[in-house]
Amino acid sequence: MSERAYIGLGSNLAEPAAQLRHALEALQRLPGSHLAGASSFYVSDSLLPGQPRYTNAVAALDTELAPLALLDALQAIEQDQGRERLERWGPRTLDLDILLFGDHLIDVPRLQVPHYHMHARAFVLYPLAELAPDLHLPDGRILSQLLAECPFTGLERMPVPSGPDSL
Ligand code: ROI
Repeated sequence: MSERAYIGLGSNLAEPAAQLRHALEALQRLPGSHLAGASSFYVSDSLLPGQPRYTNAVAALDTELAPLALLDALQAIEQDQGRERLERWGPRTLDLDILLFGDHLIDVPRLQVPHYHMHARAFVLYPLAELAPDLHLPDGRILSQLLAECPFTGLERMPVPSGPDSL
């Protein structure tokens, strides 16, 4: 059975927007999966001081993969794009997070879904709302309510890419 997963993308090294575009291409190639949509790109300051600014986006992926198989596939894409896990919250070429996986509530050591920090992060909620404005989270929270409590302040929405290379 196919499930709709939402994936958070983030990068703050080595041409972040290009990293996100490459990652979206890699998501398009995942087995048993269909990239159903991608949000605009948003730029914002790092939540931790002293790091370059991040570019973030959210993708909608319909997938036959099981959650941990999807996590393995996302980590392989991160590795392909040169991510080194030097420090836990350090700068990174690419971060791919499973935000939501259908209506599943998942809490195992490798994976927590809904993603722990998504409820209060503007750089997750606003791109997610582009794809699914009426979304209800499996823990009962409503996206529009979370947005109302999470100011857009500090987010910069990048112009939508157009032309033959865009999705
Ligand atoms: N800050 C922003 N703006 N975007 C991120 O993706 C992001 N990721 C992180 C920390 C360092 C918490 N800050 C971030 O891991």
